[in-house]
Amino acid sequence: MKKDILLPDLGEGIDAAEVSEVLVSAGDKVSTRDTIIILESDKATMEIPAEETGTVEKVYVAPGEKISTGAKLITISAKTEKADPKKEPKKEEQKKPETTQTPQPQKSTADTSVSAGLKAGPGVRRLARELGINLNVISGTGNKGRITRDDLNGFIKAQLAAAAAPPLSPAADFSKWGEIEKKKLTRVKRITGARLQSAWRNIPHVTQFDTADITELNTYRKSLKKKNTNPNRKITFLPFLMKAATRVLEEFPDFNSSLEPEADVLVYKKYIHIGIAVDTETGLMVPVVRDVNSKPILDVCDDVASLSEKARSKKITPDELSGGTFTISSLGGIGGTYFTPIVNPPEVAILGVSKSFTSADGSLILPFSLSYDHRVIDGAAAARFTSRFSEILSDLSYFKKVTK
Ligand code: CAO
Repeated sequence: MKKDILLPDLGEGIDAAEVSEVLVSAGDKVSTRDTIIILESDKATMEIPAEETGTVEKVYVAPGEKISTGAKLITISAKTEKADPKKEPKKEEQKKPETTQTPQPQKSTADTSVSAGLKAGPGVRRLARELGINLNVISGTGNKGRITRDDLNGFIKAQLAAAAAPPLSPAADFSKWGEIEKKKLTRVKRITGARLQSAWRNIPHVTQFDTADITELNTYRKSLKKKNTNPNRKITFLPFLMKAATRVLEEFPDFNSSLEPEADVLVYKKYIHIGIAVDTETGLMVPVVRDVNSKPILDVCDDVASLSEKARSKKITPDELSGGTFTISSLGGIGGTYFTPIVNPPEVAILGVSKSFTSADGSLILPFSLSYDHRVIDGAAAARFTSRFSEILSDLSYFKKVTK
């Protein structure tokens, strides 16, 4: 039996709208709740359901056309078997088109509205809607970027895999092979471990390595140390590196941003608060030095000394551990050349500093690494960032200006 599907009354005083997308073509199998076309008016986006189960015979509308109530949309050759009245949606539900308000710029995390122009079949759209999946974040591999059922399934599988706990290795009885001792991880280590695990799993990390010639900077730092009369003040490299980083962050604000949970909006922070990784007896802590860009180096030295002391003596407050926009992890006082730090979410980049060494020509060279979230930062930008950081570290005039 053939059935013409007409545009129902759209309600809300809308009697005409533009076809933004036609989701079916002749030969497609549809069922009652499958969306066949999407309409857009200046008030809303509306999905028009098939109303019948069967095969599409003919489509009468095309994207861009303006159509009014009663317009013929498609002809369906309907299935002849008697419908089970329990399974059939109520008449009212069938007639009423599904209406979604035009997406607002501020999306909620459960926003499943799709952009005009997005291509996906009715079944895929329905499943995505039911599961609360935003199709805009899936890249389609079908014809002209159409999102196929496989694309959607692949996306769901990837999300499930990401959410699943990491596989645990079977508990081994190590005492079979010799004496052992068990120690519970400290609370700090457990919290840090979970955060690092999540960052490692969820952020596509890339690490860029570089060096800087800090010969002059070291001479200058030593001269400041010599002049220093405050016994509590430690003039180490870290405060200089923090100041240099703020200069680069001002020039490359992407590195001082955060990605919103939906991964489609970047939040730029107009302040620069630098987190510093501190090695404590109970584990790694990252206190935050506020407004490093507007502080003289000597004040930054005092902040680093007082915050790292507070972290080590367990006197640090939650507030002093939060709000960072960029982190520096310095192992330079200990040793090693290069390491790959893990980004500290919700930040998008972290600098890892290693121990300086003297090169063949007598220059003092600082090796450093920049790990970054590749969803936000491209490799070229990262290379520009590290080059600029290196350049600033060898520009003494900058440090002279920001010492006091
Ligand atoms: N190259 C050579 N020497 C360096 C250096 C570098 N890159 N960085 C620091 N030093 C020197 C310092 O200048 C200091 O020497 P002087 O007394 O002659 O000035 C000495 O090493 C010790 O410095 P420090 O470690 O006490 O001070 P800092 O400001 O460099 O660092 C802090 C402070 C808190 C970052 C550091 O003590 C610390 O805890 N580092 C470990 C961080 C960490 O664990 N990161 C790993 C995280 S990822 O798992």
